[in-house]
Amino acid sequence: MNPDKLKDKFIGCTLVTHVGDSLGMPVEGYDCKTIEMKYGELREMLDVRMGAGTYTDDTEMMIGIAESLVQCRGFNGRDMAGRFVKLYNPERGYGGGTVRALSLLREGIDWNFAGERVFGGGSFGNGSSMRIAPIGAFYYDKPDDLRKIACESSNITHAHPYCKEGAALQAFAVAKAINSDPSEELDKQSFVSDMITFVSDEGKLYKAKLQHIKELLEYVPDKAEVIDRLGNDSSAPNSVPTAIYSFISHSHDFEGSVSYAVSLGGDTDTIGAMTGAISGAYHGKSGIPQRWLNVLENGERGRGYIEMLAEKLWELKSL
Ligand code: F2R
Ligand code: MG
Ligand code: MG
Repeated sequence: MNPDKLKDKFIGCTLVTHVGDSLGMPVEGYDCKTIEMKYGELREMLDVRMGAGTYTDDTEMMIGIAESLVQCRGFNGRDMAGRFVKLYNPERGYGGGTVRALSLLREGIDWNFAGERVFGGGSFGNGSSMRIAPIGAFYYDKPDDLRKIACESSNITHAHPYCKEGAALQAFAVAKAINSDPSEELDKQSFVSDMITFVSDEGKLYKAKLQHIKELLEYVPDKAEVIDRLGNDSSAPNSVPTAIYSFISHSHDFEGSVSYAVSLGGDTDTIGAMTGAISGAYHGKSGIPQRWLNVLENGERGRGYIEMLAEKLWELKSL
């Protein structure tokens, strides 16, 4: 692939995680109808809750992954766990299971054992899928490594098999989007078929949801049906497939894909962030509307910092 295009896609998938997170943050927990009634189609970042363009735990943890991959030139579980702990800011709105895992890590529990002590056997929340974009990018050309590293990174906080599979699937969607050319029409059915093939035997739940996606792509379903069949809550199985569908059903329309994901309600920042990661990987940074970029927070670890990390990841990949 043209190196400039690849760089644009690396930046796109990380930066648009932030975009989707910030677009969905103001309405996280609202249902689909309430969002429609209050805001219509949400295409602007509202200045409520944490403030327009502010990111939440989704992006903060993604930054931890990107920092660690760059610093260690690949995956290092101990380093990554340390960065999650160091970056943790409770004001960003973390899930209870992740807060528990981070506190176990802070107490000195080994990075590979904290996750399984949460909820007695591991969380099935979407916390390890929402942050995975840098792994999808860094291993975009190595699906076996991508699966292994996505699972190991999940295990730091989310040891449940649903989460490992969800994180691997979301990373694979990012990788497939990087490998796809947005100037050609996306073969939607074969995109999903490849994902079904990628899912391991332990991921039957995801295979079934991906099959739903294949059916939903044959017509224009109403949002209630999409939510009913794919889900919109904060568990990995009820949000990763929803993000994949939001991207594929709007693959030609970057802005529409993220806005649609948020419009489904429920875990809007996270489904927005995961859809954004895939759409950003497909269209690249150059596809992001300038008015969205302008409003993203840009402090010490904001938009500019995320972009710099993505560039460093790309440079490492290009060595
Ligand atoms: N935490 C939030 N949003 C609420 C706060 C928003 C804000 N402060 C406000 O008020 O405006 N969002 C973030 O959390 C989600 C990711 O969660 P994560 O990191 O996976 O956490 P957790 O707690 O591990 O899992 C989420 C919930 O799933 C249920 N659950 C998971 N595993 C379970 C198990 N084994 N048994 C029973 N229940 C399980 C629990 O209800 C967990 O709390 C994202 O939305 C992110 O944006
Ligand atoms: Mg969040
Ligand atoms: Mg969320």
